[in-house]
Amino acid sequence: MATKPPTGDPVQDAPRVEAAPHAAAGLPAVAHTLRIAQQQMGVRRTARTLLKVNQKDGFDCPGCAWPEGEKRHTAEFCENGAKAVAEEATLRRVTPDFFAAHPVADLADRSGYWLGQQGRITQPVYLPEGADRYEAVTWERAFEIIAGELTALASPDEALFYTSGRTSNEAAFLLQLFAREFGTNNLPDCSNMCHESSGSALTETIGIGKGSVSLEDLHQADLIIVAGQNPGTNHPRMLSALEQAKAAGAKIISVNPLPEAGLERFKNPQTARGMLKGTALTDLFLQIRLGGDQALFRLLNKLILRTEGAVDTAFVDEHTHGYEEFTQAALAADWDETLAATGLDRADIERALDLVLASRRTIVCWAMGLTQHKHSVPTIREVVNFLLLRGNIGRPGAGVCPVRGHSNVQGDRTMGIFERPSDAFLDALDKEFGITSPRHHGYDVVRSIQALRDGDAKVFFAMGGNFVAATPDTAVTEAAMRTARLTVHVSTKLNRSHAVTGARALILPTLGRTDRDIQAGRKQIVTVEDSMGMVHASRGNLTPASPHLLSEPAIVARLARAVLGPGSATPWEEFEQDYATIRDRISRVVPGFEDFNTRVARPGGFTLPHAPRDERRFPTATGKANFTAAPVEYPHLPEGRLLLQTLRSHDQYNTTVYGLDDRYRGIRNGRRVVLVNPDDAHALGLADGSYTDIVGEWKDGVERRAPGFRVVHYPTARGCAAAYYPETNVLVPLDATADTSNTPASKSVVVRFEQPAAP
Ligand SMILES: Nc1nc2c(c(=O)[nH]1)N[C@H]1C(S)=C(S)[C@@H](COP(=O)(O)OP(=O)(O)OC[C@H]3O[C@@H](n4cnc5c(=O)[nH]c(N)nc54)[C@H](O)[C@@H]3O)O[C@H]1N2
Ligand SMILES: Nc1nc2c(c(=O)[nH]1)N[C@H]1C(S)=C(S)[C@@H](COP(=O)(O)OP(=O)(O)OC[C@H]3O[C@@H](n4cnc5c(=O)[nH]c(N)nc54)[C@H](O)[C@@H]3O)O[C@H]1N2
Ligand SMILES: [Mo]
Repeated sequence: MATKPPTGDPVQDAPRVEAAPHAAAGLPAVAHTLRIAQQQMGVRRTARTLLKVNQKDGFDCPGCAWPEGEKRHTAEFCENGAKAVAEEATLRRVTPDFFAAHPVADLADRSGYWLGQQGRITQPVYLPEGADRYEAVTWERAFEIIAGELTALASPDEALFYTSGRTSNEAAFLLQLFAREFGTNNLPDCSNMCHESSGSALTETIGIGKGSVSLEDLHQADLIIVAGQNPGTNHPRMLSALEQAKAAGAKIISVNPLPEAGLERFKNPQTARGMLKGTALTDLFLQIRLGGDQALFRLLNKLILRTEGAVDTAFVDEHTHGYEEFTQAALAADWDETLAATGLDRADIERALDLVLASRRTIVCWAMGLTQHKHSVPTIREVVNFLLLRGNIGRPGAGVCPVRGHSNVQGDRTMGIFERPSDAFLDALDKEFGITSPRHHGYDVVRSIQALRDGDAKVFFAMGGNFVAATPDTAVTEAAMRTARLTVHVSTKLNRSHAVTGARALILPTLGRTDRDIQAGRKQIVTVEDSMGMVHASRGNLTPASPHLLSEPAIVARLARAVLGPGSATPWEEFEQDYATIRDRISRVVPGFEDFNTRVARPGGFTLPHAPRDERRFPTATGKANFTAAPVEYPHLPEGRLLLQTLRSHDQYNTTVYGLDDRYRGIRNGRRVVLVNPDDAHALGLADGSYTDIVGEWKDGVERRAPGFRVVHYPTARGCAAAYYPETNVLVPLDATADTSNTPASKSVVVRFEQPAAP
């Protein structure tokens, strides 16, 4: 039977390497999609489900946060969106019998791939203190257990409420309300590991931590720079937007240590031409060294400043602050040293400059390649400097485009999932609900782990995600998690975090995006916000995996009632029964959501206001867009070491592994591979096909080792290596984080290679 999970584990990881394809999508993508979907869902459910993805009357794809265009194809899905849907809509089930057969110690020995392949969890389960396996528990008892532990804490700040970015606006709003009513701002979220650096840099420089472009802007741009992003795998629908921009005459510069197939050529499966020939996307490929982007943009800025008439002085005079200081820093940049940091030739920079100067409308898109370094915040500020110089913010076809990850990560933050909320947000919340929110800041992800480790946090509650696998320093993090009194996971599927528990643990199974959600006899919708600030409704249409599942809003509402009791004046029961009542409250607390229920009922939803984009108004401390003049930083490598980035393969969604292939990089049947430039490999004595341990080096002197990786000679930039996350999170030190944003520097790990010890 196709829908049966695999039996053997560890699943054989035996990587094979073939030539990389230099083009993304096309027929192989369609075939691969259907195969994976049918294995999980069977033929009928596959057809029924995939036709509803991202339609105006359908559900929001649980894959990435890329927006949907006005004109939607019947199949507005991409290969990886379809895999995300199949993963959730699978017919495989994890029942209480499964937990009876598999003690926690057994689950802890399994790969993440195996755990995920077991299917949807069907009932709440509980691991009592001292027990060796989870057992079925009623919802009432589960909430009693959590309430017991939470109310026994010495301070509400000993509790941690983590959110992964799939959570709907409604559930996120309730969760942060509950946490604040309970008394803590400990609301770490996946964003702390993701675009926090973008938020930090943008809030300071343009006054709002979100991107300033729409899809329409992309279509109108003259130049699009895609830096530190692999859209072919992680945002495949973005390739259609890039294709459309090119058709209208745009140029594209890709900045990446790796030649990513999706950026080379896109074979649009929705057009005949696309299937045959495809469109070459990249006009100029800048093969940058890891962490060299701040240097690159600094050099471009220096050259722009030196070019007669290149600066938009009218814009600079009227709308910006800090130009003089920035100009001095940029002109003083030492050419040779800054160029060396990029790993590029002068001719590369000059070619880029020609494209920059020829463009009247420029957009810079970026993702994790820019956000996960020690100096990510100054890097993104330098991108802003670059755009400000030529007036490229706040007019059509131009702007900043941080491309978000999880499908509602941006919305969760808008709803108040943030450990450092603004006073204005808390004031509005307090006024609406008659509560007194705590004003001192809470823990982000890294500080949450430190708090657990140091005994300062005792209850860990996760609204989705896979905390111990997604976070850095696996050994430290897992040990920290095991010190908790109680760990609770609201989840759809099994993962590593269910096997690394506190003294007691609960798994609370929930509805996913694709599932029908009926409360008090009425079908509910939820809402999400995409990467470009569009808010729209999502309606699941599938029969839930089991009658015992509760929705995320219902879980938070019942938890709040159990914990806060009759002392809470918040109408939790009403919220659970009718999500429109939650949206009414959101409309009174969160700016931009006025008349929420009416506007979200319109097909396609509505766009949130964005002052820099809409009116060239910059709500910063200076009231202007801020130029910043940070010194250029870049990673320094000791002799015989490489800089490792930890990234995604084509067959995974963060910690969820769909399969063992990375088709666009020519890797098959295995994930324990390390991509090394052939020249570096020769210098280090690493033969292609040989096996090596990767050993992390960090100032604390602790040995962090990831054993048994197959060396693949690959055309990455010199001095750089790449391997997949989450397997390599063992190598990322907990305190190796970005300045200001505290995001783990997971694209910047100094490593050496050691032959595996003899068995
Ligand atoms: N199918 C699928 N879709 C996803 C996800 C998934 O796992 N699978 N994850 C979602 C999430 S949460 C996120 S945040 C996004 C992630 O989307 P991406 O950011 O595209 O994900 P990564 O695989 O981390 O890729 C980082 C890219 O940046 C490049 N890079 C690394 N370091 C540098 C650098 O220093 N400079 C430059 N210029 N480039 C660099 C890498 O070579 C790679 O191309 O995707 C979202 N969408
Ligand atoms: N080394 C390294 N580490 C990284 C990164 C990196 O590039 N390198 N990237 C970082 C980034 S960008 C991110 S965003 C984080 C991701 O961190 P997380 O968001 O914590 O991780 P995911 O793997 O996306 O979480 C997957 C789990 O979410 C649950 N789930 C899925 N759908 C739903 C749902 O609808 N509701 C609920 N309640 N649960 C659901 C399932 O149980 C599934 O196992 O990882 C970060 N970690
Ligand atoms: Mo992310």
